[in-house]
Amino acid sequence: MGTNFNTDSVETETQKKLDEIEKNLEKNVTIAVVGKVSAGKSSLLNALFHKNKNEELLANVGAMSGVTTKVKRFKLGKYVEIMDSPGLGDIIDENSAATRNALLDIDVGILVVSDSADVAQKQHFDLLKTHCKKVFVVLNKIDMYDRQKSSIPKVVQQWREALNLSETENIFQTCTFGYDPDTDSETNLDIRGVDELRTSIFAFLKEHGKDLVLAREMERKSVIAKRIIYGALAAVGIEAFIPGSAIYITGTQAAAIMSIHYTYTGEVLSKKSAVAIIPLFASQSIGANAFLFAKSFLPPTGILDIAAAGVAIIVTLAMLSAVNWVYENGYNLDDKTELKEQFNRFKKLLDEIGAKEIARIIISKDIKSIMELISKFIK
Ligand SMILES: Nc1nc2c(ncn2[C@@H]2O[C@H](COP(=O)(O)OP(=O)(O)O)[C@@H](O)[C@H]2O)c(=O)[nH]1
Ligand SMILES: [Mg+2]
Repeated sequence: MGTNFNTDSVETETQKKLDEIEKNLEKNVTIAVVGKVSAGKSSLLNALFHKNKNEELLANVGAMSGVTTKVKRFKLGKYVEIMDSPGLGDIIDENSAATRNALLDIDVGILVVSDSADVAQKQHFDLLKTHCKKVFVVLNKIDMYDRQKSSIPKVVQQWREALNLSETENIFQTCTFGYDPDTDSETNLDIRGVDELRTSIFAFLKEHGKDLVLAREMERKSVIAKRIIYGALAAVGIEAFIPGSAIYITGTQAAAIMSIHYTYTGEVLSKKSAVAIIPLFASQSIGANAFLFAKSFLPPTGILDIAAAGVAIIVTLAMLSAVNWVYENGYNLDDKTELKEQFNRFKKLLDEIGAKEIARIIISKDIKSIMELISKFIK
């Protein structure tokens, strides 16, 4: 087993990774959407969360008690809270001093404006900046300028001045037409700029380890699972070449299992359970010791060439795809027969492609071909 593999160091490294994931999954995400009545706040929220007017709108997703007229508060899942109001001042006013502090530690503020610049919005913007970790400014209804596109830069510039934006502060331009529940059913959706806004919100939340919590409420589970697997494969692709890589790979696999479990169930899997799944995928019997698993497919020297790295990647992809498969098909991590069967099936397909080729795809960092590979196993 050499000096590169030692159960204690694997355990420490794995715990470190799992502690971090666990901490992130138990975080709350709060979003405050502020803007004049009819600026398009509700429409933007629905578009951001991929709800269309025929689905139950956010407004119906568990409105919280104590709600008064101006401020709408929604809770999505256990950890995401959204407030929608003409101004943050209303949110402050409507809450007792006791709840105010917690409420006003907001992650993401979104100021929604439309039409020509209005200096009255500056106070709302400033208050958002005081209470939110990050504020996004959105100029909605840009379709209003479709017949006169050249006026958009002027309108944007006027808003920049009205809000006194700095060089680094952006104005996102969106259209969310047709996302309002009152729109006629034959109206076509016209949606623009919302993906860019959503991507920027995720990028910001990722810095705080909160992106998965929001993604769970916002995106298709399989899309999130693919992203988790992408991250895990990229990590293994790097870790495989570090001498003694086994100590890192087990942690990466267990962390991805925790994240996938959270995506489908909304619950935080215990670190112990995440690690306990791993020995199931070993080809030979290794008992209940997850930490011997990496060793079972890594060369005894602990130093990997490209083919050995490919094997580590194959095992990781087959394992995580099997975990995704059980959730997609109504099973769970207790269904060991299904997990094992799917793992073997996926692994066989990957072995046919070949370890070197698989390693080459992952190490290339070419997002498109990596996603193509993952999409063979996840729809
Ligand atoms: N032209 C246009 N109208 C929009 C757009 N987004 C929303 N609307 C309309 O603007 C009105 C107000 O939208 P709503 O989302 O209820 O605004 P809120 O009061 O800020 O929540 C509704 O009639 C929407 O159909 C857009 O991008 N373009
Ligand atoms: Mg509204």
